[in-house]
Amino acid sequence: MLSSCADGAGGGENEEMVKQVPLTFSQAILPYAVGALEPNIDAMTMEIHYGKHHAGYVKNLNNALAENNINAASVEELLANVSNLPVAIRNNAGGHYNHDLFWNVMTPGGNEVPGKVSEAINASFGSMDAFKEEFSKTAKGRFGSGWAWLVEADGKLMIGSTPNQDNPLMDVSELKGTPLLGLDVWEHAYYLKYQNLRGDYVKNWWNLVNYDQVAARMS
Ligand code: MN3
Repeated sequence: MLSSCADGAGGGENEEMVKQVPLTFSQAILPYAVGALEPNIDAMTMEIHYGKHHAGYVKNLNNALAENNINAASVEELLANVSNLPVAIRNNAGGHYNHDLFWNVMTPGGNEVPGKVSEAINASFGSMDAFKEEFSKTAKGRFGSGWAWLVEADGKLMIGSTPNQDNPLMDVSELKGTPLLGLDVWEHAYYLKYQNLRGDYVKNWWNLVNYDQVAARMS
């Protein structure tokens, strides 16, 4: 789940002290070993992606919050107000939220699609195959770096994409809604194994999708 806890902001009895403790974020432990998603995503990619890229977003987010003296209750609050915040917070709060979600919507070998999810997908896209086809097309078609998303908005499911580390919770995003599923299509997510073949990465990624997490994120 999202590690949007303010690690340094709880537990104190003195209110004044608590207010002075800056909001800091930390990386949740990966829910599986770095090699557990092989052969679909290789261990080296996971090690660098989780250990360097995601870790970097968390570090840079904490630095940017401290430098700008910004406090917020959660990462979601930052995302919802990102148009008023420095660009470093947009990029790194997005990077932290997106990767935290990404690790959790994957599981070794994937899992069965719960009835709640298949019913909603069938209602919105006609069939599971049609959903996967549209989502894959969106992921492959995202120019440059970014993410493909399945979101829930006003009780309906929608597919879309965002550039860079933007996401559908940001006030600046064209695509808006609750993220149910996200796919990282930055080259750092696949280039070691797949090089320029983003389509092969997207195709194999379906073997890893954790549909229980999709269900848990639905209203
Ligand atoms: Mn990434």
